[in-house]
Amino acid sequence: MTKTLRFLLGDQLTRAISALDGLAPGDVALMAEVADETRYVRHHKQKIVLILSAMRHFALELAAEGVAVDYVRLDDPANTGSFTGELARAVARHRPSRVVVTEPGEWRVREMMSEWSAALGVPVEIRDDDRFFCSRADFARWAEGRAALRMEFFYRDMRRRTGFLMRDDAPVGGRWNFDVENRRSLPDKFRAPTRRRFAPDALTQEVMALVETRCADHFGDLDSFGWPVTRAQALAALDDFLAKSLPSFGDYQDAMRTGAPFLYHGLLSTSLNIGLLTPHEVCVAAERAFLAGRAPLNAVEGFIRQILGWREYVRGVYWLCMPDYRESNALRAARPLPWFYWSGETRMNCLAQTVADTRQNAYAHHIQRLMVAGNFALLAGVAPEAIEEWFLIVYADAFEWVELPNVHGMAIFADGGLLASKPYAASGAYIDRMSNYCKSCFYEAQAKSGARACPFNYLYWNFFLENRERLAKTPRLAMPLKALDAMSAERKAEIVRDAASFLKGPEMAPTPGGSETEAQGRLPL
Ligand code: FAD
Ligand code: DLZ
Ligand code: SF4
Repeated sequence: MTKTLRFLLGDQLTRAISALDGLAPGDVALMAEVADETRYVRHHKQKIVLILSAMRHFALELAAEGVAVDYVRLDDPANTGSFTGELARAVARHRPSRVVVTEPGEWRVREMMSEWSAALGVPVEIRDDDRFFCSRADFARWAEGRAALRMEFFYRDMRRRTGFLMRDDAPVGGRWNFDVENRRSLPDKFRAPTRRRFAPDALTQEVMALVETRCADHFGDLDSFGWPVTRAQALAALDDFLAKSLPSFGDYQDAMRTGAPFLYHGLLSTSLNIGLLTPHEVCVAAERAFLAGRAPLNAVEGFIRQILGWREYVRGVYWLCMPDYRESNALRAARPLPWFYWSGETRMNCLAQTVADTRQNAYAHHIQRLMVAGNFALLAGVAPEAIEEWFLIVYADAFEWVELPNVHGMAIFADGGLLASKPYAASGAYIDRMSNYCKSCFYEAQAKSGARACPFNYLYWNFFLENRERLAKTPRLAMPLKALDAMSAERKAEIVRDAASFLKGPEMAPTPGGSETEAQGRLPL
């Protein structure tokens, strides 16, 4: 009789996953491709290929190591299409004395798991996911009794706890945060480093064919698929990043450039999120690059802050505040998602470029996500659930534990300031400074009103006008609110007029034909 059935999910692809701790002869590792997971939102095609291909590669690696793997393919005629159904079938096949799983990355799957033991009549042990620096319990302890949760203080604690970039009890370089040195715009003549991408092997190609058949109507291109699908590839991608991009990561972290979707970013989130790399090894490698003089402090601190700080912090907030977290809508945003988020057909060049990059790569870097796609949704008052679903669909690294706090809290301030101290609202001037998008835009970044004015400009002030009272107590907004109060009544009326006309106009049409009746955010190209 099999002793233990160990069920591994598609984002738990590491030999070090807690579900495999204590693996013994006779145990079976179960992995299942299930239709429910491919369609609980209509993921970008590259995301599905990434997960299924990485699952198949990992199953082969486990088997090569001598682990008994029971692998259920999506096209298996007996496949029930759900985690619960496949676990039930596997329990019937193997008759284990217990099932062991690692907690999942999404609340909805955690809810499923809590019913498995009773439903299947077998003990189910749900283990912590110890791939993170900070456990859920430690985060809850850190958060307890604090008037406000702030990433910066969490991050300092994490630096102290882990010792990254610390000398004795002080931060290396004398400061915790080199963010102000991470905002340079790119020189006009500049060539982005070529990045290590991975041509699909036969196994990945097989999955691509499956996805093209089964998910033909999902958003996104597949031709440009180049994500690491094995640990060896992920390590090669990490080495490539450390050598070619990390040194300039800090300087140009916030920059955007047409035709250069990756710039100096890590391209590591898919590998980190599905288990091909650990956050620990990535931070160690970055710190070593600094210590060896191969990368400057503003780059390495900025990079480590994203992983040791933001990544851990958003996960902590997610598990601390779910399931209520996603229900808040502090700014009462209710507009449908404009169709151009799918089609890219908008005269706003920054958004057209961001959607094009997203369609092609299932990737956009942080500033495109936050200050273009997120900022527009914030300023235009797009309903939280519509923009959240879009973010969960379109990025290959999107799992709810990391996507939801970034969108709901950081980008659209729907949590009213629980995660971030102020909304990341910005006018066209910011995008103009950080990118070359405005140079080829129909709209004029410097124009404040009229038909050619950049919509971000009047939407920015309209956002503060509409939310004046709701944001009155947000300390870091004192400057824009003061400027708003000093504005003449005529100027305010002009802003409201321009914004109303834009928000009712063709750019904001929620469907290709502009019809209000079709479901929003559920109609991928
Ligand atoms: P780099 O810029 O090289 O950063 C290095 C690493 O830091 C990333 O790989 C990632 O693991 C981590 N990181 C950086 N910023 C964050 C952050 N804010 N939260 C968590 N981790 C971070 N990241 C996801 O992994 N999945 C998502 O679904 C996701 N959705 C986002 C939605 C919005 C609105 C915003 C503003 C950010 C989102 N992020 C998400 C965070 C960040 O944009 C991506 O992690 C990053 O763009 C991934 O690319 P990279 O590996 O090149 O990152
Ligand atoms: C995202 C995804 C997809 C598309 N398909 C599968 C799958 O077929 N089997 C699987 O085990 N996992 C898949 N995943 C990842 C899960 O959605 C993910 O593990 C949960 O959302 C929990 O984070
Ligand atoms: Fe975007 Fe405005 Fe610049 Fe056009 S002018 S690219 S809409 S910021």
